[in-house]
Amino acid sequence: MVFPVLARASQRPAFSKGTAMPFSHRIFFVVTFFFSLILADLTQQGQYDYGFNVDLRLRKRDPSQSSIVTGLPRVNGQPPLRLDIRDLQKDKDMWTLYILALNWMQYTDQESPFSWYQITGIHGAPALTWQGVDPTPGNEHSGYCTHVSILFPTWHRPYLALYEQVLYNIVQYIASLYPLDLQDRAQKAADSFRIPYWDWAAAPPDGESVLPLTVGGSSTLDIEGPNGVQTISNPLFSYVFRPFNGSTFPDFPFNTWRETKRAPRPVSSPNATSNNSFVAHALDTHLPSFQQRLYNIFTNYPNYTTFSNEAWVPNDNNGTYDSLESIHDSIHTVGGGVYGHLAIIAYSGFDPLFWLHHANVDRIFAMWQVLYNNSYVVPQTAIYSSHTTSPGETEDSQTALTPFFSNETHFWTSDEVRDLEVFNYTYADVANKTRTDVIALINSRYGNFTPASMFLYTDRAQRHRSIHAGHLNQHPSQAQPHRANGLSWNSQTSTRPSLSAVFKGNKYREWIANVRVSKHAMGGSFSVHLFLGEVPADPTSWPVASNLIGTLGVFAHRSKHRMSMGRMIAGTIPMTSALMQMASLGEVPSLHAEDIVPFLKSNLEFRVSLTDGRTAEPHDVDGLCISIVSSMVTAPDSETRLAEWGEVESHFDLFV
Ligand SMILES: *[C@@H]1O[C@H](CO)[C@@H](O)[C@H](O)[C@H]1NC(C)=O
Ligand SMILES: *[C@@H]1O[C@H](CO)[C@@H](O)[C@H](O)[C@H]1NC(C)=O
Ligand SMILES: *[C@@H]1O[C@H](CO)[C@@H](O)[C@H](O)[C@H]1NC(C)=O
Ligand SMILES: *[C@@H]1O[C@H](CO)[C@@H](O)[C@H](O)[C@H]1NC(C)=O
Ligand SMILES: *[C@@H]1O[C@H](CO)[C@@H](O)[C@H](O)[C@H]1NC(C)=O
Ligand SMILES: *[C@@H]1O[C@H](CO)[C@@H](O)[C@H](O)[C@H]1NC(C)=O
Ligand SMILES: *[C@@H]1O[C@H](CO)[C@@H](O)[C@H](O)[C@H]1NC(C)=O
Ligand SMILES: *[C@@H]1O[C@H](CO)[C@@H](O)[C@H](O)[C@H]1NC(C)=O
Ligand SMILES: *[C@@H]1O[C@H](CO)[C@@H](O)[C@H](O)[C@H]1NC(C)=O
Ligand SMILES: [Cu+2]
Repeated sequence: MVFPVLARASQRPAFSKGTAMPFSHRIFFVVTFFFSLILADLTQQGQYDYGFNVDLRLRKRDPSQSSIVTGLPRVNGQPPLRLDIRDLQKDKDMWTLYILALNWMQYTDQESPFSWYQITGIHGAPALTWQGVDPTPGNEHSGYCTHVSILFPTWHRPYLALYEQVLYNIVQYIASLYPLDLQDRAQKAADSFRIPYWDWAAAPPDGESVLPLTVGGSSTLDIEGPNGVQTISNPLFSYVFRPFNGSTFPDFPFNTWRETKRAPRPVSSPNATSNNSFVAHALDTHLPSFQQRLYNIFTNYPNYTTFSNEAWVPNDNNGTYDSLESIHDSIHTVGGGVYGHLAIIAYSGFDPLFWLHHANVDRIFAMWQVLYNNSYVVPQTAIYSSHTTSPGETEDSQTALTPFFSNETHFWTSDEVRDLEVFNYTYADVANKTRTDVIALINSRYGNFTPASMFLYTDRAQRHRSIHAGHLNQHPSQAQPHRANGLSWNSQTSTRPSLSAVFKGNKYREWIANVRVSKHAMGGSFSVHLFLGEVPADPTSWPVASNLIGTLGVFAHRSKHRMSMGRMIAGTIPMTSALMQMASLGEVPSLHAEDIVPFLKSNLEFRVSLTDGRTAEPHDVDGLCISIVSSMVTAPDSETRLAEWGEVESHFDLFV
């Protein structure tokens, strides 16, 4: 069981009354009394009921929202931190406000520009025009989001700031509803409130999945707000459309589902329910792949143009196939699963997980900026439409990031959002951090699956092994998370091959599958899965297969027509951790090219699957090309240095 805590969640709400008791000393019978009143109220089921007077008070003092993205006030002159969701959860006061504000926003009338529906709808479907920011001719059917674009990281920055601002204003209002004796405490938490992020590349705490239990564990939760403990719908589990308009999602089965779903089962049924256990299992399986990709782009992508987006540049270096956007795509496709909203560009914004995911993408962007702060947006040609961009237009650091107003007449630009502190938030991983600090953090948090850390953390690795062995004896069922899947090798927990099988001096070989393909080859999102050995027969099991090396998820729009070739995107599937595992099991003598190339030629397999569960013949996938490359990498000799990549050598093509 790879999502072990989930199993318990079905019997137990994610929030036990014993642990979520902020702001209140109410005794239990008072709570019961409030519960009986709630039943008589008109509040919709699942919505937190603030009591009888709140409607009146609300009419007088609606949370004051503005369509200008201002950023939020600092606290004691400092920008508050966006926290990892697992840390935010530990701050019960702030967590309560966060959950209540999400719940409020999701129940806000969809006609409001600040409702969940409209804010998250800015991204893609229903291609709404937000606050009068009209589409340019021909782009009426596109959302505002920018993909395969130099603006991918920068456009999402003010987008997150807008979302944060909307939630913050609701949080302020909710804090004001607490009884007087609790208001100071509530207000203090409210002032420092910032949205959390979800770190899908860090090893989760022992016994937990990469997918936090709070996100996927239960569709309802108990929360103690200003009007006592109530059971509400879990706003991180799904968004329920109120009302549902089938024409937002013209295609079956999306046009039958009133709420967002992840890995819905039974597949393609109006009655499908999310299988978050499956998503958790799939994310855990992909952890080595996500973490290696992140480590690689931090170490080997100093230029913003290649780092930022997944456009494939012909004749470019074979060492820069990956990008922040391409990694981000794979979290979308694995997190959404077959038929999940998250896996489709235009539908993804509605899933609450989108916001946790994108806050993490913004954090990674911020960390990268500390490492390579001399490189930024340079003029590039737009490849795809957005609501206000046509293909062929030039995008640069002055391009308006629509529809995010910076004042009544202007929009934010990439230049203006270069420093995230302009919105008065930050992340612990960058606040007051030098480049050296950030490098040390990357090595320790994202280096688990690279041989580079075999060099760095010898003592630490031994320590972890013995700790882990102790765990094995006590909780056999919880031994999995750090090992993620059958093929993953982890520098801190796995048996190691001999140094000479991996290193030549202080250099080792990093192995990568470069993939390029036409983004709209399949008329929707699709995934390229890479395996060692026999591929399981059932395609739905591929994302959790024990011999899966990794997946390149291509996150696309749904369309009836496959678009023409030529718009190529690129990404990578790192293979080093899987090959290290093979070497430690003695399946291959070493990581050196003379051993690995024949091993891969006889064992490497790949498959292509679509988000509707079907599979595709590789020859039907426009432009698909998978080539195997490697680079001799110099392992860092101290935690404060990054691995250094050498020339990238190409070995053979798995498919052209
Ligand atoms: C953000 O912080 C700056 C610097 O302290 C301040 O001038 C600005 O007013 C803050 N923004 C908001 C919306 O409070
Ligand atoms: C449903 O959405 C479509 C397209 O976005 C819109 O034209 C239509 O008016 C909506 N229907 C209702 C009942 O809101
Ligand atoms: C969905 O559930 C309803 C009610 O339980 C049932 O009548 C219907 O046959 C189900 N549909 C499918 C496609 O399973
Ligand atoms: C949901 O996913 C779990 C974990 O992979 C799996 O064991 C279970 O069979 C799935 N349930 C359904 C209904 O598919
Ligand atoms: C990149 O890889 C291809 C094989 O996929 C090879 O033909 C080409 O020469 C390589 N380019 C460089 C610059 O190494
Ligand atoms: C880059 O970092 C240096 C050193 O910290 C700093 O002086 C400089 O202002 C930064 N440049 C940008 C564009 O942030
Ligand atoms: C990054 O690459 C782009 C496109 O090749 C180039 O124009 C730009 O000068 C490079 N930036 C730096 C800092 O090298
Ligand atoms: C809006 O912002 C732009 C760009 O920063 C500035 O040039 C302009 O004067 C501002 N307009 C108003 C009304 O503040
Ligand atoms: C950054 O430094 C300032 C000034 O020393 C300090 O007040 C603040 O708490 C620091 N922020 C973080 C996140 O450490
Ligand atoms: Cu995204």
